[in-house]
Formats: sequence, structure tokens, C-alpha cells
Amino acid sequence: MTFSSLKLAAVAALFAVSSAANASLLLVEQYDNFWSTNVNALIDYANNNEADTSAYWSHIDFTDDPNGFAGDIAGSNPWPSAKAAGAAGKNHGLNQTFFARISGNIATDAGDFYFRTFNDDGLFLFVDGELIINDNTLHPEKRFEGFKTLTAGVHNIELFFFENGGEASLEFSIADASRQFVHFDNINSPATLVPEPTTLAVFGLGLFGLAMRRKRNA
Ligand SMILES: [Ca+2]
Ligand SMILES: [Ca+2]
Ligand SMILES: [Ca+2]
Repeated sequence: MTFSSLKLAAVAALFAVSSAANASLLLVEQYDNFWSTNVNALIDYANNNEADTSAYWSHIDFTDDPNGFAGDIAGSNPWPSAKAAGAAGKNHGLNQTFFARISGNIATDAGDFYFRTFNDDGLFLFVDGELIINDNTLHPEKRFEGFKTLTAGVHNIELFFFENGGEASLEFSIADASRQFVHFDNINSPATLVPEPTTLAVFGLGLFGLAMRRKRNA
């Protein structure tokens, strides 16, 4: 590769990175081979370990069993680790014991908001640091709902999902007082995803970290 084509590739990569940052997405960090029904254990693990894989999504709708039930809204996607490895199936090792931390910011008007999940297995949802869905159990896909009255402005979302065997599914949607649940990037969504100022830097570091890890493992 010549120097100028390298430069072109670098510019293309930067453009792709800044497009992703500007798209205002939720960060999905997957931690393989660890799970717990204790939210503090998940928080502690995430704070002290690097995610095995991470990806940005504008809506949250995952399953390791595309033939099974995957929520009320049509469609689903593979989890980040399975996608990165090309692994398929609810019983594949990468789809069996893991947890995911999903985080980001939304802007809303003032009002009452409902947060709905269909999940297998459990999860913990925080909005502005308040635990509004607390499901510390193992179960087939089940519906949960949390509620919070929000002021106009920016609000933080943090969700910890865990999987221990069988199907791993999570669909996470939002509604205002109308209770019409939609994905966060739906045109009718009552919330707008907000980019963090550090998103670009974090995304760049993530790519760098991944490259370093590949090199170490090679
Ligand atoms: Ca779905
Ligand atoms: Ca599974
Ligand atoms: Ca399961």
C-alpha cells in the first residue's frame, strides 16, 4: 500500500468513526464467561475488566435464537461477541454465559416515560441512577416495565443484562404517556439519543484496544 492510499484509508476510517459517533448510539459492551444475579457483582466486574466485545446500536433488540420469540417489535440481531466471531445458536459457548452493559444518554421533554423489556434471562435498568427494573432471576423470555417521570433535558440510561444458558434475548423500548412502545431510533420515539462528547475518543480507543489485543493473541 502506498503512502497516499494509506492516508486515504485513514481519512475513510476517521469519517466512518465520526459518522458512528454522530449517529448518537447506545454503547453495548459484552463481557463473556461471567454472569451474576447480583447487580453489584456485574457493576464491579464491568468496572474492573475490559469488555470482550462492544458495539454501538441505535436500538436494542438482540437474540441468540432467531427462531424463538424476540420481543414485541419485529426483528432482532446477534449479540456483539457472537457477531464478531460468526457464532450462531443459543447453545454456542459464546451465547451461554455472559452479561452486557448497555449505556447512553437520551433527551426528552418533561413527562411520564415507560421503559419496557422482553428478556431472557434477567436484567437491571437504571435511569438517572435510579433502579426502575429489578429482575434478578433466570427465566424464559418475560416482559418487564419500569416507569419514571422525567424533566425536560438529558437523562442517563444504564442497563445490565445477564444470560446463563438457553435462549439469550433482550428487546428494550420506550414509550411516553401514550404507552406506544417503540425503539429509541424510531421516528415516533419520545426520546432522542444524545452523543457524548467523549464518544469519538472512546470509540477510537476501543478500536485501538481491539487491534492491540489481536496483536497480542497472534
Ligand atoms: Ca424484537
Ligand atoms: Ca444462550
Ligand atoms: Ca437464558
